[in-house]
Amino acid sequence: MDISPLQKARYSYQPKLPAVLRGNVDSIGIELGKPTEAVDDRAELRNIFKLSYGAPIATFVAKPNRGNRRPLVVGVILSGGQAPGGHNVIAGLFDGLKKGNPGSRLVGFSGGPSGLVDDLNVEITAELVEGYRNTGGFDIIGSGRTKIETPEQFEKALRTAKRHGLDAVVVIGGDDSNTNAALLAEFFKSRGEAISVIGAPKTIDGDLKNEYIEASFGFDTATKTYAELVGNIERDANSARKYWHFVKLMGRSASHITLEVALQTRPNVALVSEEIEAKGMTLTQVVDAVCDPIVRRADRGFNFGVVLVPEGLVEFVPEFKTLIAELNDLLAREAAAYAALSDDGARTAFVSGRLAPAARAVYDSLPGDIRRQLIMDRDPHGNVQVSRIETEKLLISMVENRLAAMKAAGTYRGTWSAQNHFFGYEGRCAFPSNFDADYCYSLGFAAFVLIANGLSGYLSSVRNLTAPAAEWVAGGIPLTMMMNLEKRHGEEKPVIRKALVGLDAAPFGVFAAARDEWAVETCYRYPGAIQYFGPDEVCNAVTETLRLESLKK
Ligand code: FBP
Repeated sequence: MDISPLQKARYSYQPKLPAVLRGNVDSIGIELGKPTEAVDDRAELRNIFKLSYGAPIATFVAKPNRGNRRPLVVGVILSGGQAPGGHNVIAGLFDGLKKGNPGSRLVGFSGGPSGLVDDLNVEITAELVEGYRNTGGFDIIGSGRTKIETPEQFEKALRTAKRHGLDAVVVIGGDDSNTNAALLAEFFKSRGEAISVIGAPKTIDGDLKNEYIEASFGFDTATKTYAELVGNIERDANSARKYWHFVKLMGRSASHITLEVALQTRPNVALVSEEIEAKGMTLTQVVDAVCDPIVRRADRGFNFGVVLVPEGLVEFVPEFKTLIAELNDLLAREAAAYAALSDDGARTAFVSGRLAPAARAVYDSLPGDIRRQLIMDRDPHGNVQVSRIETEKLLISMVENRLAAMKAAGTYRGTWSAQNHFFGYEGRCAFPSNFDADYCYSLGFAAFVLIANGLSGYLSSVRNLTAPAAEWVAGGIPLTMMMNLEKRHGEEKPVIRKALVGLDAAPFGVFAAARDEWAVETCYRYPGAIQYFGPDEVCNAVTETLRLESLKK
């Protein structure tokens, strides 16, 4: 195969591990803390997870432990959207297993959780892993968004696990996939099967984090990739001086990606969905907030700028939030009748005719494309596919109308021309930064230790991430500890609570203190491309989000 020089060079990068995971596996011991509680809805969750609820936090410490030597057969799944570093979780898990016992085996299940259900497997060998070390993508075994949900799917997953003699299944996924991992762990326990289920915190969105999970992997690389692109656009805007660029950024519901990219690049406007919701801002008020700097910059002769838009924005604007909640219930309730409709016109009319008056008024006022995008299939976990809603184009057209009205009234004297962009897929499979390469390898290795010690229903965890890797703290966090109940497909379900942007947290505070200046001045910052080789401050810097969040500790 013809591989690029960078790919070749990255094969030989040796990811860094926390000190406790280096050296001999006989000296990696486990310390268990006190029983834990879920973040909310404790009684209900205790009832759903009768056998797994309340497990203690596990921390790895240096002490003798022969348990890491037993031969193991482990299955692994990549689940949900791609995130840079997934291959290194597999490499860390593989190397840990082989270090524990050369006879241990790793079986990959292809195409996500459905691979476990349908037993689509591939043996992960040393040769296979070699070709994927420190590279982006999930193509080693592929990924998918199937949710293991029905009793038949759980039974089939168990049959697959027993057919392969699995000691454990590792689920590399986000909040929804790890919720599924917790249910699978409980199911295996209820059958008296000693098959561990261990998760690894994956998602570029950065919303799978809490006191014990400081970051989800992939966020570092993806935000650095988007920051490079946004910085390049800012420089183009500042050179040509004729366009306002509206950039939608991935991140699903949470605005962590937008906020991190804003901290890195200092655009004129960065919308933060969580703030818009907290202030109860209507779409009209959001448009006002975007027009204000456009008008003020025009008065100073700057008819250009950059606006960052989080992809989940519409879910947070009150009138849209109500509309989406009604749409979700309606589409779940009337699924059969809706499925029988043959074209978009019939679907939008069907939906509009069944909404309550206020939601219908909002729905009917939207451009046809947006109306159609709002009723596209939910993903298997019940989420609206916000990446497919062209919010940046909706905003451009609303801003354009407002500026035209202001021009007619003599309150806007500038010239206006807009460009739209959506950055998402560009960042999900980039070569992992050194941080993500190290972090992911450590998460995979930690998953091995959790399995070797018979723990189940845990998320592999590596903490103290702003310190050098040697000082990272590794262990496992019980999945039930992160859960609460939320409405999905019209029903209350146990889910891992998403971490949205905290308006009282340091990253937002730093942004909020600086943004008025960024709005009217041209303060752009150009981060450039991710570097893999070179000085420490260029190659190993953590995200601003992680750095600022760590200051509170
Ligand atoms: P995960 O939560 O599975 O990690 O998804 C990340 C993500 O990239 C979101 O930011 C985005 O909304 C979604 O996946 C897009 O999904 P798809 O790949 O199915 O288009």
